[in-house]
Amino acid sequence: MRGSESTVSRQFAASRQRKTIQAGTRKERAFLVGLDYHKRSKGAGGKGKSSLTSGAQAARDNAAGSSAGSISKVPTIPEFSAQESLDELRSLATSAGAEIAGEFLQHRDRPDPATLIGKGKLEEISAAAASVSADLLLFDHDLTASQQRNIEKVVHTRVIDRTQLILDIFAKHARTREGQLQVELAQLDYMLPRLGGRGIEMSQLGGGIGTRGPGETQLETDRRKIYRRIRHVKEQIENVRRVRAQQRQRREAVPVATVALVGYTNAGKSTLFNVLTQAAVLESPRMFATLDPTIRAVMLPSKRKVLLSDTVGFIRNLPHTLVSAFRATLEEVQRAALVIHVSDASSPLSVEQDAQVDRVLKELEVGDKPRLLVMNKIDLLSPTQRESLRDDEVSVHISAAKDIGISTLLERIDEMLSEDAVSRVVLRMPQQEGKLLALLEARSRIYSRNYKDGLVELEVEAPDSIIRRVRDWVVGVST
Ligand SMILES: Nc1nc2c(ncn2[C@@H]2O[C@H](COP(=O)(O)OP(=O)(O)OP(=O)(O)O)[C@@H](O)[C@H]2O)c(=O)[nH]1
Ligand SMILES: [Mg+2]
Repeated sequence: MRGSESTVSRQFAASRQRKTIQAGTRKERAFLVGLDYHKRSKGAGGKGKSSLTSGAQAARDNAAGSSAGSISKVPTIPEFSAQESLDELRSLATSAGAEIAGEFLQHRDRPDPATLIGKGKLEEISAAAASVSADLLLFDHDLTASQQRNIEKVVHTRVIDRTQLILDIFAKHARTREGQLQVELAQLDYMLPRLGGRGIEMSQLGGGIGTRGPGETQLETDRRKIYRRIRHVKEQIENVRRVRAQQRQRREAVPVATVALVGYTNAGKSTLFNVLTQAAVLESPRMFATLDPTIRAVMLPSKRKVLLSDTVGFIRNLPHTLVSAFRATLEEVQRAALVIHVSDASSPLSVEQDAQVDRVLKELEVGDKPRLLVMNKIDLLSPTQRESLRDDEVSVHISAAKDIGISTLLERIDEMLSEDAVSRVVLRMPQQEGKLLALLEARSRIYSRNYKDGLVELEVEAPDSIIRRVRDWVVGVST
């Protein structure tokens, strides 16, 4: 059992290596292919090329709306245009270690079900890619297994889609055991439906049956091996997670508030984390530098200690497999007393990026948590742009790299957390209130606990935001 698993994992490693964009001796040359099929209105704002100041303003409005709940109109989520999306793919490809050989943006009314962009266009692109010696075609879309097969038949080069590219970058950057396991799980998930065609590296490596490619039997064996590996990886993730939960419990035995840094990839979260904690955590110009949760203590100006957690960067259309795989990183966000949304004020896409972050935070059901918007990289703005920036209740402008605005930020964190002071109360509640009891277990310090007649009496110390949620059961206040 063990032996066969490690053989499989070696095979995966080998097949992955071949598919991976290597930053080895020679950079692989990627030819980017985008598809624009959205019929967009020609009106103002349709292009989404927002100016810097209006970008920051809109993001602020957004944060104000979501934290205060004062704006009731339905928010419109700004979308990336196909060109902007392709620009992002370019930086993703560079992060993965590729060199850009060329690119092509195809306009169509709708995607072609068989080949995404149509066979004729594909032949044209194939010729263009060959003329610039491209090693692979990088699609700015997710391809179904059969689309990928069909495309490869026409172009005769490797074809990689957006999900695979992101998986690749994640694999390169995962540092801890948990991160690596999570990426492997996502890769296995991705591989499974694609096992039926395209060269089948697995079967060949495992000694396929002759030259015509794998027969059904080999395919089934491979599939079973992958399922077994998935089970094994999941078990290991559970183990690692259990240890993390124990560590968290120990941490939370003393109710210290956690502050989570979230934001789009490359916004500067790790740089800010380092400045705030004076810790040496990897910062990097490459996207997705951080994959593993990192938590450090920070002393605020009031001498109050909080735990700061750096998290994985968000990106639009994050592969589903990864969203669930990275639950562990985002658990810290769900437990945080304050969420700090770090945004790149210098990015022409900051509005779109902020909207994506907003969306993910809502999905994580943390949209209602106290939130502070930190507009970072203001050192890259022109003096005129900088003059027009104003901090307010929900936003602060800083440069993590140039150490601008950091003390203001620390003060704001202090203020926002003191709004959630800790009190000690006595509660008497029915034992069936499982959810609330679990909340107390997780977020408060429990001094005593007595069970009687289906009721449980607890003396707890918890942040006021938590106590408000169990206020119906408060029977006394301790000092
Ligand atoms: N000019 C400037 N560059 C910055 C600033 N803050 C961060 N950067 C740069 O932006 C890039 C990304 O920074 P990171 O801190 O790794 O970004 P991140 O948000 O942690 O990114 P992921 O972990 O990939 O999600 C690095 O090259 C940083 O040096 C800033 O205030 N000014
Ligand atoms: Mg980071």
